[in-house]
Amino acid sequence: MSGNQFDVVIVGAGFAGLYMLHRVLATGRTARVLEQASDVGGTWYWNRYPGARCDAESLAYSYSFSSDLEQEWTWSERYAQQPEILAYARHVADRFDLRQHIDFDSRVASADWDEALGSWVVKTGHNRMFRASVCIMATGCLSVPRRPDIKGLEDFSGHFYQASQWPTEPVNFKDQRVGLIGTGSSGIQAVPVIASEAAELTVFQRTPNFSVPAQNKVLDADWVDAFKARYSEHRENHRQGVGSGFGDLAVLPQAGPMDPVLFESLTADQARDILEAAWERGGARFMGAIGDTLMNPVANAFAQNFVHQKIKDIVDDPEIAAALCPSNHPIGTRRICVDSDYYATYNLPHVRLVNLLKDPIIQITEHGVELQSEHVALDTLVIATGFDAMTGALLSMNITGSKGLTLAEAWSEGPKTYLGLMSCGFPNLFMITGPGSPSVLSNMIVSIEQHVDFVMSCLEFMVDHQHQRVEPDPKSQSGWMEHVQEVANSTLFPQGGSWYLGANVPGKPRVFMPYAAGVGPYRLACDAVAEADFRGFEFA
Ligand code: N01
Repeated sequence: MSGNQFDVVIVGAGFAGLYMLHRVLATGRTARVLEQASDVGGTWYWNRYPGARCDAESLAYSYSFSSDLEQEWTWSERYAQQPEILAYARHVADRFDLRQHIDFDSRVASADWDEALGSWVVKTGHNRMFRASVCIMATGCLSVPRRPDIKGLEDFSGHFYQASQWPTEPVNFKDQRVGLIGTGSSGIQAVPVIASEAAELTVFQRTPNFSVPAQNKVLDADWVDAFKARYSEHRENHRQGVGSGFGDLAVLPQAGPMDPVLFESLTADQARDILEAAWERGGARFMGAIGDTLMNPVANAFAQNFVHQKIKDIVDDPEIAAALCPSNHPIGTRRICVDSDYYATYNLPHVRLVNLLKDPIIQITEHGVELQSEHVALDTLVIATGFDAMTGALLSMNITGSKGLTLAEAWSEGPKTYLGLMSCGFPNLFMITGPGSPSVLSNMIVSIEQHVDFVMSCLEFMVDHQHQRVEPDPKSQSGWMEHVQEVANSTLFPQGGSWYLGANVPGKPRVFMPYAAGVGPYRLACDAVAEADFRGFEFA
């Protein structure tokens, strides 16, 4: 048993788990990481579907904690593809000698707080047991895939793939009649790539999503050198910006810094010019080009119309273009997608869009998809139907805190946290990018580093003051959750009906989970808490 006793157990070896491990080991503590996959990388290990690419720019979506690492690693494209990001995660694990502290193929089945010993007992599926006074959930926000409740899904006898559980071996679409269900970020990235190989591609779309072009490019070496020469300045901007940590300084060589203005100060022509420039610049920062797009319904409607017009300009068939234009949510209130040639793919003769709102799926059959109007024969079926986001992984682990309280009970009406970092009744259990923090609304690596740094400061504070136990006080937690909802309600986000709200999972409480005020204000709030001796946390 003593071999399985550590100061800290970390669940997950994605970007959060790796950096957490690195920081914990650097203080001389012992730590073990439990990871269900066979390698590091988290979301970038699982999501190997064709076209998988980051929607944050490479030089911003990378660790800032080591200037040597940031100088020595070379990103090839403006938006890195999944294999390159996975290679980066592997490089980090090797460079900082982390692998020896990680148990792979080790899915956590339960975590129980032992009040008497003041430690967590974490068990894996293979019934291995680990004990640590501190347990850190670095389990990712989009790590529990969702299978749609479509009749007959198990009956399909052709090749079947789920985007977020893609096999490690190559998948061949040549000569295949491929069907794809799901048009969120994953489906939208996969469609052009599958279409480039398949004999036929049929996309089954229930709800269209807004997508903006990535304008992806191979990075220019001189520009990268110039960027790296000012890396610390860029990083500071990512950390402090009121935006989402993607950076307000231009990451693309030819684009100038964005200087957001409010919609009401613009004429329609000026607003259109700004959106046009943002479209040409590419990427998710389209949403920040006019500063109040996510708060002002008029500004939002203007941006919606702009993108609708773009879709109509790109897609030849007016009926298909109309079906691709989202109309049931304000733009950006569901995660804006970032694509390469998505809309233009529907001009290809072998690509077909089925509008499920007009012609719903009755069932999946052995040989294809039966719609209300016809049977579509398929050799391969791909589903890209999303995740049980933000709480899915945490609630799947049977976490039991003090006095026998389970996390499922504590969160039965939706997640409850203080700062997205801890939850009352679960002592010494930290979450990295948990619900109630900017997490999925931000550049995840910026938010991961900030959370890990906060946790480390908290652990050092505990050592300095000889505390053994920490958890939020209930009043601070409820105050923070009210604040998270208040901020969300000052935006258009709650109108999105998205996975941010749990709306994609039947029966899941509808609570807006991420903190929408931006990484800069959130960091200030956390810093103020830390400076005030971790106000709002109770120590014992
Ligand atoms: O999942 P989604 P995703 N019948 O939930 C459809 C991140 N990400 O994996 O809206 C038919 O967005 C569903 O339709 P509807 C990113 O944060 C990042 O694509 O429920 N369709 C929807 O179209 C993203 O937001 C990157 O009507 C069904 C789709 O499945 C998040 O992951 C890349 C259905 C699910 O879309 C999730 O994206 C990829 C059914 N029964 C992902 N059930 C980058 O970094 C569901 N759908 C670029």
